[in-house]
Formats: sequence, C-alpha cells, structure tokens
Amino acid sequence: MLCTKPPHSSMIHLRLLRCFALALVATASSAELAPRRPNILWLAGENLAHDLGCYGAKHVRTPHLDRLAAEGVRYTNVIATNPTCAPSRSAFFTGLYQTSTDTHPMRSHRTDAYRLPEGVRPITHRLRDAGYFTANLKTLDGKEIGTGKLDLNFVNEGPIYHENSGDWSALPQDRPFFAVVNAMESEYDIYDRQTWKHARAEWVGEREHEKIATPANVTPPPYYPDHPVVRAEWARYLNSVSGMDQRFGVVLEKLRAEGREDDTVIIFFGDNGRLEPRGIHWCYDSGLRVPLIIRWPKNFPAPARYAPGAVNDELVSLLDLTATTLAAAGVPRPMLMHSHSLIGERTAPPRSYAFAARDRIDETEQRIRSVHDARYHYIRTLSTGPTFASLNRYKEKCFPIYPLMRQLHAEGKLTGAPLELMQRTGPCEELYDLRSDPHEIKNLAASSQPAQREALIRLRAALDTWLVETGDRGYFPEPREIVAPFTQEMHDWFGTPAWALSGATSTPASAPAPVRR
Ligand SMILES: [Ca+2]
Repeated sequence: MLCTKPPHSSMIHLRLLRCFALALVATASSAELAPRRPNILWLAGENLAHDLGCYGAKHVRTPHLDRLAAEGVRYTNVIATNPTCAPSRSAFFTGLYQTSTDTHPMRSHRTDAYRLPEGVRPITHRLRDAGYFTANLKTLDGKEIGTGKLDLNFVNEGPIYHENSGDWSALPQDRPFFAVVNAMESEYDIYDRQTWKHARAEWVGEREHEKIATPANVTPPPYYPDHPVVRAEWARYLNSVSGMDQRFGVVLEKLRAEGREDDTVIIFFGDNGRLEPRGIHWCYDSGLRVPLIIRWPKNFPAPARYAPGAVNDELVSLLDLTATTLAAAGVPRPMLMHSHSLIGERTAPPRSYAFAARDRIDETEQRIRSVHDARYHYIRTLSTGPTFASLNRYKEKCFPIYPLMRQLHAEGKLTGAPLELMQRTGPCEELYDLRSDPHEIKNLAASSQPAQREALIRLRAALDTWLVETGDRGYFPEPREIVAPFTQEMHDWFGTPAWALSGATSTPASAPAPVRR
C-alpha cells in the first residue's frame, strides 16, 4: 500500500516529481548496466535425421551447415521428445515435456480455451521481456526462406512473435533479435489440402532440387524391402535435405553480408526425426534422433562448455534447446523447466537418459514411450493392435513405401525386418543396442544375455520413474468428441486407402483453408 490518507496536492506534485526523477536515474543506470545481448537465430530443420555431410551422410550437399558445424559445436546424441512437429515444438518452446503440459496429442488445443499451466510460457515471451525483438521469418529480399509455421499445441498465450516480423528487413539494428527460420524442405508439399487429388505428393521444391542422390546410389535402411520405390523415396528425401541447405545458405550469407554474423548465436536443429515411414510419428531412433549445431559469435565471450569445431557426444534432449537459448540471451533458467542449458555453467548433471513420448497423431491413436541411454534404446508400446501397420491417412498417401509394404505383405513377399515391422502389435516392449544395431532391427527385449537383461530392467525403471516424476498426461485418454473429427479431416485431406474403406467416412470433400501441420 502506498499511503493511508489523501495527502495534500502540493505533496502529491513533489512526490510525483521525485518519482519521475528516480525513474530517469533508474532508466539511465539500467541502460548502462544492461548486458549487451547477442542476436539468436534458430534454423529449424524439419523432419530430419543426421543426413548432413558434417554427420557423415553420403549423397547430400550441405556446405552451409557443414561450415556452421566446423566453426561451432556439433552434437551427435540429441533426442527429440516426440517424433512429430507440434508436440515436439510445444515442448522445446516451453522447456517442459509435452506430456507434462497436456500438449502431447498432435494438433491439440487449437480451438479450445486451453492455457499453459501457471508459470509456463513460450520462450519468445521470455526473450521479449529481456528486450528481444522476436521474428518468424518467411521472406528475405523477395525470396521465400521459411514457412512461418507455429505448430504449437497452445494458441491462447497471445502473439507468439512480434507483429509484422515475417520479412528479414523487420530485424532491428538497435536491439537484439531472436529470429526463427522454419525450413521449407524435408516436407511433403501438402498444404493446399488437395493431396487426395494428386497421384503422388511432391516434396517442397522437388522440381528445383539438385538430384545428387539417385535411386541407384542410395542405401535405404534394412527395415524396408530393397525395392525401386524405396530407393526413389530415399533419394527424394536426401535431395530435399540438400535443398534445405541451399535455402538456409541464403539466410547465413545475408547475415554475413550485413556484418551481423559475429553478433549472432546460430542454432540449427531438426524439430523431429526423419521424414520416412518408420521415422516421423514413431519412437524409433529414426523418428527421434536429430542434428543440432550451435555456433557462438566472435563478438561475445564464449560460454563455458563451448569450443569452436568441437563434436559433443553427450546424451542430450532436444528439450535442452529452450534453456540453452535463454542462456545465450543471458536470461536465467526458470526453476520449473525440464530443460537444461548445454552452454555455460551446468544447472544439472549430464543426462543419463533421454525420454520421448508419442500419443495421438492426426486420427491415429498410439501411446508409446521411449528412453535412450548412451547405448541402448527401450521402447514401450502401451496401445493395443497394429503399430507401424496401423492406419494414418497422411502416411498412406504421402509415403509410397507404406502402400508398397502393404502390398508386398499381402503377397507374402516380405521377410526379415520389414515383415517384423508390419507384424508388430502392441502392447509390446522393444530394446535395441544402438552400438551394434543402429537401424534397430534386432529386438533384445526377450534376450537372456546378462548385459542386455540388465539394460532392459534399468531402462524400464528409468521410464517408470520419469512417467511419475513428470506427471505423464497420456494416462488420460482424449475425449472421443475431440478425436473423431480428425478422422473426417484426414479423409478429406488425404483420402482413405481402399483396404481401409470399410467403415471409412464420406468421399473426399472440398478443401478447407490451409493449416500448417
Ligand atoms: Ca517437423
């Protein structure tokens, strides 16, 4: 309380003047004391595994990101908290697991009154409070550089970025910026919502991409049949990654040309794992392991745990992006966060485990949890029925490998790992030794070998502890009335394959307004 009785009017004037003078002094001294903060640029790759030259990938050309890695720190052991866009982004935009904030089902809370739990805020709001201009960039010198997607499972927190921040020219010179470029490549070109009409879904920019990878020179993983369709898809994906590098190159060259490179922390990452049938949507390593590169600018003293040109093999959660970004901005890490910074003084011991969760995606309900340690990966499917072979209309339409595998399976032509993948049903447990089996095709969950048995028991317990400690909201099923419309929406967008038509909804309807996934 300021006062208990009405003071005399001249005293009010005096007090106001005094307050005004104090405010001026405070403003001047805080401006003098305020730390100079670097710009921060997120290059957010889409649906990406370690398919860059700097990660040893073949048949891609990624010179811009390779250079970033050579000058910065490249992380090799980063695990996303969810194998698809919106839940993963909801996690690293807040610094909490999506399963703790009820943002775990894909594209949830888009039309309801949901608010983030008290004290949980989008990272852009925290940066805005620290004086940052926040931008979601789409264009630069008339070129398209980013999708501008938000894809968060919360929409009632106010504007996520500053207004009119979609073009590079909006970035201010007189205060630091936090800018995000959401990659256009490594994504199917589907947002016209007419995908069911097309014989084949193209990749974004497919016609312009250099054809470095070809069906003849690629080596798809052994959990798919060696088939021309699989090879063609693999080549299309790798060429899309090379296209992404070119587009990010435009941004990096602009930053350099404007002399802002040495004032800008650059963080490149993939938002979830690879755009392949067993990648995105699934809690295999292919759906969860993502690239991460951080480059610190020359005009700011490098933080602890940062060394130019280093390769970091520590087990990291993609969730750590949040606290790392705040640390780069000089913003203290909020105590409630699950995220811990990868740079500066440690706020937690190195992670022994990295956790992930998959819940409903589009119309497809699966509840899967997974935990990585430095060597093993344990996956627990809690849902019943087919896993990989369950119906998801987006996957059926856009990923030609899916209908191919169904056909080959029906004809009895699948063997080995592809057959096991098609036959897998939940509930089930899987354990993989990533050191000897990076493609995760030899399930060790039933192994009696002592080291593998010990790993199973240890990872089971780690997962059980995490589920309780983080308050996994996946225990509570989504109401039917929320899930049901997704079936119709996905049918209208992607159609329904003939084998699944019994019990399907009406014929494809006219297209509603585009919505970014
Ligand atoms: Ca994504």
